[in-house]
Amino acid sequence: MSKTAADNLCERLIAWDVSTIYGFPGDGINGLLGALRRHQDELRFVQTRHEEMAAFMACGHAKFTGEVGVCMATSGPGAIHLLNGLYDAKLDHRPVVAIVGQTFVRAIGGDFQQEVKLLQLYSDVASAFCEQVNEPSSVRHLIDRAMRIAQTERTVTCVIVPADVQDMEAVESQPHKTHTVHSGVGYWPGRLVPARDQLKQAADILNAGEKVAMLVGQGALHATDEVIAVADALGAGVAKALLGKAAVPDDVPFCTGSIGLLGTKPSWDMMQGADTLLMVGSSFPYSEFLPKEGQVKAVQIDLLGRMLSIRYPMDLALEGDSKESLAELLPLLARKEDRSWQEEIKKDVTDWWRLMDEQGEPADRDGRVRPQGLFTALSSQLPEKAILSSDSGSAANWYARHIRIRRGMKAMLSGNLATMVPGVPYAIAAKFAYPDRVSIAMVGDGAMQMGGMAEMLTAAKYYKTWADPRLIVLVLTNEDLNQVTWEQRVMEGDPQFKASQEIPYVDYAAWAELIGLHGIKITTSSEIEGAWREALSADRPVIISALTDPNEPPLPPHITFEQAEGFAKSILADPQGGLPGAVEAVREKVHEFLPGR
Ligand SMILES: Cc1ncc(C[n+]2csc(CCOP(=O)(O)OP(=O)(O)O)c2C)c(N)n1
Ligand SMILES: [Mg+2]
Repeated sequence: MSKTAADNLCERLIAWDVSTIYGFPGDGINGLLGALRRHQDELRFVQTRHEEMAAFMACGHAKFTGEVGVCMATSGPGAIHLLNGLYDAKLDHRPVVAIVGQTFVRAIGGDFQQEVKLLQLYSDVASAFCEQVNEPSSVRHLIDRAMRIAQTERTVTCVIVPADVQDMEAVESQPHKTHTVHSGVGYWPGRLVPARDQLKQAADILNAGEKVAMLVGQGALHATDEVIAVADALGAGVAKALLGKAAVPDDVPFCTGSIGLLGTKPSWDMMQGADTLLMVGSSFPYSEFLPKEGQVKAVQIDLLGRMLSIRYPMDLALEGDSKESLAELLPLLARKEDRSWQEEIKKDVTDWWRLMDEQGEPADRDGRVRPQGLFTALSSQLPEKAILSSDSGSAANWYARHIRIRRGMKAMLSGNLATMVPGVPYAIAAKFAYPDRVSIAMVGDGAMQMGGMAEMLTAAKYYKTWADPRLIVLVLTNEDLNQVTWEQRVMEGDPQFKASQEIPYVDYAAWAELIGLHGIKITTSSEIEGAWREALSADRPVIISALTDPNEPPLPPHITFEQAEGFAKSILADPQGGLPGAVEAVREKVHEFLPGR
């Protein structure tokens, strides 16, 4: 058989150093799958349970490695299934290339089976680049452009390959004549640093401030040393947007931890009290957690010009890479003599961690485990270089507040899309990218039932190929879509609507055993420490199912008057449902914010 266009496509991906494609088969990509079989020694196909998971894994790969993630799906239904995972990548600015099938070119427009108008369907998620291969000679430049544009624009791109084109004879380059394209492989990102006089202006603003607050996001993940050095010079505190959790280790005494609804009180207090803001590599959207307009002089540094000055009207909003820009800014900063602002922040941080440790003490209520205890115990047992993935339920709160991240670790979730389900597929993608590191996902039972359970079959299928088989999934078995139940209580003043919120009980530990993995159940908090030890010494992936208390409020660090009022109303409207416990929990929560804590 002579080389096909699909072979050419695989070889082009290999030339771009792609090593793994996450996907699911279908006859719309049979030609591509044949070529992948022929190239399997250089390009690995990882079969997921669902195309959405393939897209989450490609996104997880991009988030953890910084490389392009690649996923593949068949025409019609397969391409439709990819979308949510692709939006996760697009909204969090991660490079992902989707390769999808389409019906035969000659059938397009014929209302053919599985014919979906993919160019239109993908026109938003892959707005940066979405093209169809209409003949073999365009494979080369369409793959080259998809790979390059995904990286330079930090986004999702898509190449649609009709099934008949996949099997056509490869045409690896176009003859030199009119209307031909001659592209090449490789991407060398530029060094983006603001001009010297702009950095000088930034330094003037920051040097004039007396109470400087920093906010860093995922754009600062590679700039840990520079962020710490700048904060030290400025006598500042550093808050972290969730995607930037690993940007600054939590043992840095002026790191106030996460910000926002899932954030900490020191972050909140710092933003309320600051007179100057330095925002680096973040587009954290909830402006109510930032200083009020006019309160601070503000400087922003971000690689993406389009993300500048949209959350706060910056006095200076500079395009630049965080690491390079902060390194050049540093010598222009005058070390603050007066350290009292930072000392105050450090004290708040110490107090906050004391409180978190108290709340993380093993405790039970009504025969269920307080969820914080699971996270505090995990935090103290985390092995070096662990890779963490959180899902978008209540787990994200405890992950944000109770896990002390250390240098060398990685930590991710779905930031801007905040979709349910990526916890498990991210954790699996982490194992393929770093097979010798421990990967841990923290997910809700709703997310587990929405796809996480099925996807553990992928872990079961592949774990023997990983150098270290340890992948641990912690399931918060609260039999509730708890995050939303609380949002309904606090924001709407509504009681729990059982019809929409209750989640059926499943024995996830038994499910693990059934599929050849290890399962551990936690029903009282005294089992927590031992459960983590057991999971961390297992010879295969583990599901820990913890029966957790749904009445533990994952509330924001400051409770506004309206929210407290809404909450009170919801309690009055819901005489049952374990709410006396909830009342007690909220009382505890309010207590956190009393002076003198
Ligand atoms: C795909 C998707 N559907 C719905 C939501 C809204 N949502 C956010 S968190 C949540 C509850 C998650 O429940 P579970 O996974 O059980 O976690 P819990 O909060 O109970 O710990 C829901 C429904 C979402 N973010 N994504
Ligand atoms: Mg739940």
